[in-house]
Amino acid sequence: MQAGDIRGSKSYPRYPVMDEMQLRSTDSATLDRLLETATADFVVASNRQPYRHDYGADGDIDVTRPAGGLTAGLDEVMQRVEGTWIAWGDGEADRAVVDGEDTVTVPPDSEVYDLQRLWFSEEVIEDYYYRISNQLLWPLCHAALATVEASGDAWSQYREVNDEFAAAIADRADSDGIVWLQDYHLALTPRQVRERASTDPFLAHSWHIPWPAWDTFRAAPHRREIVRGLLGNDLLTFHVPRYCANFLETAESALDETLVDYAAGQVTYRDRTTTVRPFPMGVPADRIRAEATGMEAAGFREAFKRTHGIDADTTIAIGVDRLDYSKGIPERLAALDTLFELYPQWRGDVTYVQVGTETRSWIPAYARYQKRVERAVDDVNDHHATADWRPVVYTTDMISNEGLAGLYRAADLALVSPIRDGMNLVCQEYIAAQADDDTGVLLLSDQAGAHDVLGEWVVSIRPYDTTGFADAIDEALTMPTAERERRFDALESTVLDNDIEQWVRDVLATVTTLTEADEPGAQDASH
Ligand code: GDG
Repeated sequence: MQAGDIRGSKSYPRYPVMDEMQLRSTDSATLDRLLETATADFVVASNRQPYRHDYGADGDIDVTRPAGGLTAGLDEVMQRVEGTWIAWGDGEADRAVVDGEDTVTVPPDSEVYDLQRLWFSEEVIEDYYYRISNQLLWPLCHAALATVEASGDAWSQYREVNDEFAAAIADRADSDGIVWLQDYHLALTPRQVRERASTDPFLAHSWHIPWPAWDTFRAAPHRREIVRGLLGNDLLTFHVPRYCANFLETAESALDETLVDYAAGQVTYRDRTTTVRPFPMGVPADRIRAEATGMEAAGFREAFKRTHGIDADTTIAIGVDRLDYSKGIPERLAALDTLFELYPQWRGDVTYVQVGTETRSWIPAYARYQKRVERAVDDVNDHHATADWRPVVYTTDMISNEGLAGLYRAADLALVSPIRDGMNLVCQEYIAAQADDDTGVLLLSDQAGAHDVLGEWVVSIRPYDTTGFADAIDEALTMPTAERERRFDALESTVLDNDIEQWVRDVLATVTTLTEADEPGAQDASH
């Protein structure tokens, strides 16, 4: 298969902002300018909190930070602006450390900004988080309509929780304030903030999963309310232009009263214009590279190989995923099964390491999926394993960031084959973790947002084309060194230049442009 032969996604005649996405010029000075003016009225709102308090075995209170790059990136901004982060307090000791306003100052050692926690009962979380966010909006946006569960009366709790976020935001941000909302858990909050006449801050909202075509989204039971909710924002961001185009089409189709300017990427609904922009998210590349070259990574890597009987000269392929049905893991294992059948020369020489992190397991579709992955792992091993070689090593252990960086570095190829994925950070982490003379080859599904950015230099795969996928693995395994280097150099500079910090800067630079254009005397921002 020719890498890049399926990059049909680069031209969207009705939405010509790809060039803008590729021009990454926002510098620290621009960000500093914004942060200086933002001061205390800078608010982030997300379902997940950046710090969580729990009771340790000795009864003391421990603080943990989620591993994700997004929270780390936003945490850094918050530390600079000393603003407020509003999130669901899901830690068992969270209540024990807050003040009378449900707020704790974080980070724990330097106490720079406010983390305001919202409390929800188990019943509310069941409806808002599990039923609506994860069994309705997640599959819907991933175009997995057969997996969408009827929402019954859970919607009213989703609306309630979103309104609690809106109330907290309205309390914290006055009309000069800037609020940055995250993701699909808070689709109604922007409109609910507008409905509180007390304040009118600038609202930016980053949607981290795909936005599907209108023909798919119209299956949503509350489609008009969701779109109205999001059109309360001043700025709405997705990872890639395809999702922006889908959203504009959805806005036009769902609500009669919208005026959509495709060329400008703007929707006007009633008296507000929402600017819609693509910002492909990156990873903390410098941190990952430093971890990958550290002692802990090397120690973990060697111990992992020993424990799992992987010989020193074995070629390693890696996959790292939450065990989510969007990630295409059984399809990947089927392709490996086919590889060892069609290309028996790789038997004994190639081991595939699958790191699969348990997620949302109590949802039946996830529990079934996790069983399916286990069966697919067993199938490949039953078909091909020998006395001294196992083709697939599967672990569900949660691995430390350093350990993961060590595994990425040990791998000669990465197999990233989602059926649908908003962006995908794993493929970028893999590139960031290659150090010194490493030149890992990346196989990437054309269904991931990241493919729109990296597609030219990866070996492209289609997750359902089992034989084509197996051929692509063989192509990667036999790729001449010069070609590996050529592709890797391009992937490396793209991932390092477009890291998480750059993503934050780019979003905030657009916020600055839009707020400045809105100031009295400035030109109309909308054209
Ligand atoms: C959503 C969108 C979008 C996994 N296992 C371990 C571990 N992980 C980390 C990976 C990576 C993260 O989980 C997964 O990120 P992805 O981007 O692949 O996927 P989602 O979780 O579905 O994220 C996605 C993203 O939001 C951001 O907008 O890219 O499209 O679906 O960072 O490293 N980390 C560690 N140990 C593990 O065992 N340390």
